[in-house]
Amino acid sequence: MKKVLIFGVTGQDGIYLSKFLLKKGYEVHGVRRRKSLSNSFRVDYINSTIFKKKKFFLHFGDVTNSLSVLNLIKKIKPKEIYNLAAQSYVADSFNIPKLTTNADALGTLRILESIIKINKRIKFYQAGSSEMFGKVVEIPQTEKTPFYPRSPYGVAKVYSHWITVNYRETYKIFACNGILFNHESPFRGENFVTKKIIKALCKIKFKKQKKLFLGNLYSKRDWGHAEDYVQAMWKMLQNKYPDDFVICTGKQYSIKEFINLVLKELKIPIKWKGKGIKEKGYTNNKCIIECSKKNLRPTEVDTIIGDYSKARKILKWRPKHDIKSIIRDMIDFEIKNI
Ligand code: NDP
Ligand code: GDR
Repeated sequence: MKKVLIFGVTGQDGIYLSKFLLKKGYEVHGVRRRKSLSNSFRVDYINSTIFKKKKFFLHFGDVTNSLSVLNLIKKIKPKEIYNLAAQSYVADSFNIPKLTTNADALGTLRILESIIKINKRIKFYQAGSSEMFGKVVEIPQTEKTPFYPRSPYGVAKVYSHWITVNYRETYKIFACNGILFNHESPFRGENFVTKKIIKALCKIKFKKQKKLFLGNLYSKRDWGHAEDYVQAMWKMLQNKYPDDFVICTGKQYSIKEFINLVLKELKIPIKWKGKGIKEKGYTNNKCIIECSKKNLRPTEVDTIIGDYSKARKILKWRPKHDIKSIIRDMIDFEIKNI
């Protein structure tokens, strides 16, 4: 039985990847951080579902600690390692740039160093991001598009990308970078815009919340479903040779377009009034959406849209969910919770 080790298992992608690999018959080992409280509804989900019965094991560890990383890899002896661990909230990375860099950049180096010390045959997946393209220099973005990150998070991910390429070339290890565009699901962290919008609008529909405060309504994102994207991660490590791949849908929506799609699905009528930070959304003359400067970023990624031709050709990967099915999946989850 193949053993895998997932750093960042308690995150959105960690959950989908674990489920996917367990189905494939893998023995899955996941690393979680020690917290004063059991950390989230996602850990509760992990503990209370199929993971209990199958070959799934949780270990405490932290990618900011070299020894912890080294010892875990030594003890578990995985065939594949997926590095999903990161401070992944872009907005926060402006306030905690050192912590972000330590986890998102140096964390990757710590894993790579451990691999070359312990066993160079371990395959490695690095969770790269479309945020590396930042202020995009071409449209759409491919594996060849130069990076221009716009946040400490993006900069840290660029470091991780290149150190992964460098270790691949220097030590001939099987290391891949996924350059993943935004992907969402019911397990998305609550700060991210899709989850924030859907959760709030569902609550507004059931009169459990009055208003939703957002920031920039006009940035554009290429949104996919996490369930599709974790399959691409696995496919990269099953390819004949290690390589880097853009994973996206090739379709783009603004935040406002996303909100309008959610409102339509929830059958909430909307009228937009005002411009810029003063723009507001009204339903039956009641303001339910407002913008606040608090939610704006010092530097923004205005537009992002990828081209997954390489993944389609080499990995035979394509997204199965479209924007509507992502929204429906997320709404169903919130409504069940309410
Ligand atoms: P999440 O934020 O949901 O999950 C991040 C995971 O990393 C959590 O399990 C978190 O643990 C863990 N983590 C954070 N810091 C550390 C640390 N110092 N040591 C060990 N674990 C740590 O992210 P996603 O699941 O959405 O994303 C997975 C990866 O993919 C991340 O690296 C992200 O940057 C990257 N990515 C995500 C995209 C997306 O749209 N979702 C797109 C492109 C890249 P805890 O639960 O304790 O906080
Ligand atoms: P992003 O995702 O920064 O693209 O990073 P996020 O959902 O946080 O923001 C998307 C866009 O929405 C705008 N926005 C708001 N964002 C948040 N979070 N909250 C708001 O109130 C709000 N109002 C408007 C943002 O300005 C932005 O333009 C995600 C993360 O998962 C990263 O880890 C990952 O690498 C990239 O996607 C690809």
